[in-house]
Amino acid sequence: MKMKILAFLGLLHIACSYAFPVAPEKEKEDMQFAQKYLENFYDFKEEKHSLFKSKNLDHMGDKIREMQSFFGLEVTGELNRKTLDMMKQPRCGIPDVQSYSTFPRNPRWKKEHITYRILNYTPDMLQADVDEAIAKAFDLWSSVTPLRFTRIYSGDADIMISFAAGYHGDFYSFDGPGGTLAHAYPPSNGIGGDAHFDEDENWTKFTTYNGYNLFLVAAHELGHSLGLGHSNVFGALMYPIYMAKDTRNFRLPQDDIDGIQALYGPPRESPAIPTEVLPPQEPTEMTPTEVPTEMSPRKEPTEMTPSKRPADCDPHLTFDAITTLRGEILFFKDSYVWRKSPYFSEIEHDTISTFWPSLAAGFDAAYEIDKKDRVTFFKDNQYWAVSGYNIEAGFPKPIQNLGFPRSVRKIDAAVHDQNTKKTYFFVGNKYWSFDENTQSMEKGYPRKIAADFQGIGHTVDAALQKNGHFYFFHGSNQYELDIKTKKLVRVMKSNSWFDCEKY
Ligand code: TQI
Ligand code: CA
Ligand code: ZN
Ligand code: ZN
Repeated sequence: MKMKILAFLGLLHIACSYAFPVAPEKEKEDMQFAQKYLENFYDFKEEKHSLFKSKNLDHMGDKIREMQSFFGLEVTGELNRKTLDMMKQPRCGIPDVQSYSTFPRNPRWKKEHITYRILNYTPDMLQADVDEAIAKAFDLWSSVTPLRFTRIYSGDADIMISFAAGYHGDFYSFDGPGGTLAHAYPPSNGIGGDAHFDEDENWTKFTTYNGYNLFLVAAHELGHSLGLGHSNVFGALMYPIYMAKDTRNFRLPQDDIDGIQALYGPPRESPAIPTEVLPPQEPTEMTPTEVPTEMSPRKEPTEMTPSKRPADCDPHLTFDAITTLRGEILFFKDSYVWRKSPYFSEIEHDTISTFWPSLAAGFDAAYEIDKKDRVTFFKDNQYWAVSGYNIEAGFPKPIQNLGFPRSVRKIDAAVHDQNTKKTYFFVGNKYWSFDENTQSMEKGYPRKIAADFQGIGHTVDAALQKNGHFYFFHGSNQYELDIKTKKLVRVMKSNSWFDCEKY
């Protein structure tokens, strides 16, 4: 059983190496670490009983070569520093395949009628909602293939679906909240096709900021269950980053259609019709009571027209600046503030002048240092420090006081890192690091944002730190990064904090 699982993740080249969080110090440990890594990701098998130890080393050298060539390292077959460093990188979210991919040797179901069984339920959701999320996820794939899925309630199904935390009987234990959300095995007998969901995650019917949408994750996992690997097409369901979407009118992206049809072909009813002109797929209505979201104009309000407050749930909503303030989150745009309090489920609407009548609207950036109960606002080349409603004496000050050169006229976004006590200021595609302890700009800056923050290859409208994550806002998208590793965890709509799917 172990061998099969290893073969499953084996050649795939995308996997989360969460299993090896500690960096071994000594050479022998490095060797063991590398061996373990190659076993997991490169189908390497140690020949334990080999009389020829050197044969094993040769084999390991081959695997190291394979790995080095994949990652574009110098191919030496030796376990050097660069190779080890690469092995220790968390690998989730590295898109390293051309558009969609299938597993090595293209495992696929050799029949069109496939059964599934839901073995248990998460307490996070109503059972009927779990059933529906799973059924809708299967519908996505059956609507573009000749595959038919039937649910059974006892005995062995091809695809066994279960929720479990931590160790759950296979080689891939779950890891508590965050990290790995779920996994699924490619088509094969036995455990093949099975999908496991980490019970330590908060599973949701709706797309919210505080959980993972079961339908979206199940749709991704079932892609694996049917034989798809990951895709490097941003926005594809099989792209290895969780992208929260409005699931009310979710459609399978074209890249995923191409991938699954490469394995199973198009639906039998319409064999001659190329995929591009397939009849429109049934939208997956997760909330049948909902009306479709209206199209809203994308254009920015000009300075001439005093703008109306945009609708909370406008999918194109963007922000000027975002900060925490005494446990709440404040979202700024023009003269408006949205307040998200942990105590009230409803979003509160205000204007900046309600809180700070003397401050001009249209902030560029804002950040909080909660230890000092201080929020700093930026507009053009000035900044103000406030404590609650009080504007501190001596403000505004010019941003050059913080150490910016004259060439910086304004900043795009600011965020404070509680752990390092550094504040990051974002200007164009670069960022600066301000040491709050010494009250000075750090040496070696500005640096490219993309060099240090995974996936942020563009300007930043607003930034927020909350619950161990950075949130970067760019247009109507929000990029969530782990605060320590600065790795991209998921992508959501900028207004995902407003729980729009619920209404
Ligand atoms: N789980 C990984 C995944 O399903 C498990 C995995 C790692 C894997 N490497 C693999 C599966 C290679 C097949 C092939 O991708 S996960 C996402 C997404 C995860 C991730 O918990 O990281 C989703 C589960 F796409 F959002 F990143 C579901 Cl949707
Ligand atoms: Ca987890
Ligand atoms: Zn499992
Ligand atoms: Zn995946």
